[in-house]
Amino acid sequence: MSNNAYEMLNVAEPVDGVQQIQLDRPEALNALTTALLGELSRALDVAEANSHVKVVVLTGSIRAFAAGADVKEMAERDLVGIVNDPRQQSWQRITQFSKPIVAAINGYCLGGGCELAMHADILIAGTDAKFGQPEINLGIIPGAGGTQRLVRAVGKSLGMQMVLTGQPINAEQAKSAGLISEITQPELTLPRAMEVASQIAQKSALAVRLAKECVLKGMDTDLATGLRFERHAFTVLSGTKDRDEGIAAFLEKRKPTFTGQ
Ligand code: CO8
Repeated sequence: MSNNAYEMLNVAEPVDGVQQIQLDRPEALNALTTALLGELSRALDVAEANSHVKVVVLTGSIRAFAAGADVKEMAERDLVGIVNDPRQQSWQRITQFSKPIVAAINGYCLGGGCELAMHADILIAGTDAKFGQPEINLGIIPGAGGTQRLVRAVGKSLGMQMVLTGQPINAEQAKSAGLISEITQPELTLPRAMEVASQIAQKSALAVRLAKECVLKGMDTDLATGLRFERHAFTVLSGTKDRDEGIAAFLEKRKPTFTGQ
């Protein structure tokens, strides 16, 4: 069942802790206008506050996850317009989302679309997916993390090649470089992402939240700081009921029931 509070998104009701959000601007291959990113940011605000949402699955269509920032909109923005770009707030919102985001990607995943996908925590793509940063072809460069997150994900040489040539890579290359974790047949990408999300949704929400935070922190800092952060998070979790329940369930040979307490 989808919620029609959005014009360019299909936001499903959460099912067993998993909420599906689909970019739905087919006439422009889901190109990311300010309005579309604003809707996504609003949907994530709602998902953040909804305790029934444990994991978000973000997807597009079979033809395109998203073909980039909307070039027609970009054409109308001058330097001052870009300095005051309201999309910065939307990107911040996506970056700060505390629950896991699993991206199910098919077709074009380019420019701002690839940058959006890289905001997800787990990326699963169809055999037909194409990942690229074609901004150089427009005389610009990536502006939402493409020169930073891509290189952290795929390494300097491939990242540099993609950013400097604008040439996309296919799903196989993306998988071997570490940009995505799994490849499926295109029609199975969303079901597989839902399956992975469901597995996560059954865990302790607190442990999931802190695990995500630790992994992201580690990508952003030196090892010693990351390890200290992990130790603190690990210690915090020792005071939770979910930890008692998880250990008791193991010892009693039953499935745990986590409550997020
Ligand atoms: N912006 C606006 N409209 C687009 C975009 C886009 N990025 N991509 C596709 N469309 C539109 C096309 O204009 C076309 O509309 P219309 O029929 O009205 O002309 C429709 O979608 C279908 O596209 P095509 O007919 O071109 O479909 P093809 O299958 O022939 O080609 C491609 C598909 C290869 C994906 C092609 O559309 C393409 O090259 N698109 C542009 C890709 C691109 O350059 N992306 C990068 C944009 S710049 C960017 O992302 C900067 C990020 C900065 C920060 C992030 C802020 C959000």
